[in-house]
Amino acid sequence: MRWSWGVIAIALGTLAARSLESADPALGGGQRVPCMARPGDVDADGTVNLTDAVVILTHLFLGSPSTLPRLCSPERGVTATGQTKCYGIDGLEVDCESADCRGQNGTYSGGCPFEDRFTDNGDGTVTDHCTGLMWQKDTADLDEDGEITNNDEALWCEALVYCEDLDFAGHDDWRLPNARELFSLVRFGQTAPVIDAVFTAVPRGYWSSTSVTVEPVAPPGYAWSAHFNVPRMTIKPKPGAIFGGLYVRAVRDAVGACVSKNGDTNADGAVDLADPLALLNHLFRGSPQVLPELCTSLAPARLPATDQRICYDEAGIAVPCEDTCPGQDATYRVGCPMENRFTFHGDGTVTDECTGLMWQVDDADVNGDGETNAEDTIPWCDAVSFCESLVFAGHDDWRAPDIRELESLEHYGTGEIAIDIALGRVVDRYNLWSSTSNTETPSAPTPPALAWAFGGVVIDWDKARTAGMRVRAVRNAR
Ligand SMILES: [Ca+2]
Ligand SMILES: [Ca+2]
Ligand SMILES: [Ca+2]
Ligand SMILES: [Ca+2]
Repeated sequence: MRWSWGVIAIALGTLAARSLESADPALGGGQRVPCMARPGDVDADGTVNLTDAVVILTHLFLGSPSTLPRLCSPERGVTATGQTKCYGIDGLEVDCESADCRGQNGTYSGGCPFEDRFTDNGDGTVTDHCTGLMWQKDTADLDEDGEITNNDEALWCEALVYCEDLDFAGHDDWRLPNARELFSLVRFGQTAPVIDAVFTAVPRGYWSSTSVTVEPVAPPGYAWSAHFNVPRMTIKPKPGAIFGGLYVRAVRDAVGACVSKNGDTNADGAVDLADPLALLNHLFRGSPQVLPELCTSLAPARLPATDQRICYDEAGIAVPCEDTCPGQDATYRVGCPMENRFTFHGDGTVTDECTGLMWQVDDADVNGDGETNAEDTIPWCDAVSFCESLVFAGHDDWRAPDIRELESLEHYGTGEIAIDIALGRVVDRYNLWSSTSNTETPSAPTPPALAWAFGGVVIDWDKARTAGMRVRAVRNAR
């Protein structure tokens, strides 16, 4: 079989080499330098096909192309919210360019984009290339009757046990997602279900493995959950009580080995004949089903750790992890660790090395009197506009954070802002505005804007735009 692949390769070799050369800016003139952004797309033309295998062969044996496209620079480590439209003070849609409330989420649709973010692996799993996670495509069918009904709702501990015991699509390392991982699937800017269409979703509440630790809510035992009928994070009592249970979608780390140089499609560190063969077998035999991720897109795209380090039982009591519901957030502790996550620059700014975002260390001193207090609370429109025009610490490209960026600062071990935890300081609990509008509130006369309630337990998802809250500006650090 190897020989026949080689014959195909030589036959197509010249054509492939020529097509790559034509995309070379040195020859084509003025074009953007192509780079490899997706596993297997060796010639960086946006698709993974036979040409990519041939390019490796001609590179190896004909010396053409002499070099393969580089791996792309990573996207920021926070996923885009999906919101692309802008809204006025009254909550009605407006043109982003003419918006009074300049600098809102629709203007800055940054972060790792939804386009090409997910791959349906065809075996009931979906790979998220932005976060390096693999998900169950369908809502978990707990009673295995082939359909998703109320019988597939679980109490929190049951959900954890289900994922721990799950052997699915050839993997046995499934777990219940933590709150941040679950939130990464919530897609803004569309109606229910607020999740990418690649998932077959029942738009209701789903459990996370993360306990609510904020007093006085913690006992009698709440856990974070996400709702895919409205873009919302909320909390639910672990024992169920009157509401019953929630649905489950298991997750695992998709990435073991990763590709650190283009052409090394099997990620063994060398570019040789095994690489086009791996690519051909992937394309035509379905094995390997998923190619190794690119190292550049892996490391920075890891979500920040929730930093929840303690396990809790169903009553909300802290207990050793081995003595309670298995597979909790504190058991796995995935994501970029808190250690060395933040670099403080001494000028009122801090860089989050995990997400690539630079933040104001303190909430914005909106009225410029040298201190931040109740007088620095402002309505939503003023908050996004303030950040948009802010010049601070030598930078003029500040903006208000979107809700996903704001969530990236949630320290789920304490409910406080992770920057404050890194500084070892204690501050009052309060809400911060995000630049994101909630356009999905069914009954609201004017769509509200979203804030994140630090020290609280939910997205402040229906906050009127006229409410006064604080804001903390952000900018891209890389
Ligand atoms: Ca290609
Ligand atoms: Ca079922
Ligand atoms: Ca290799
Ligand atoms: Ca002030």
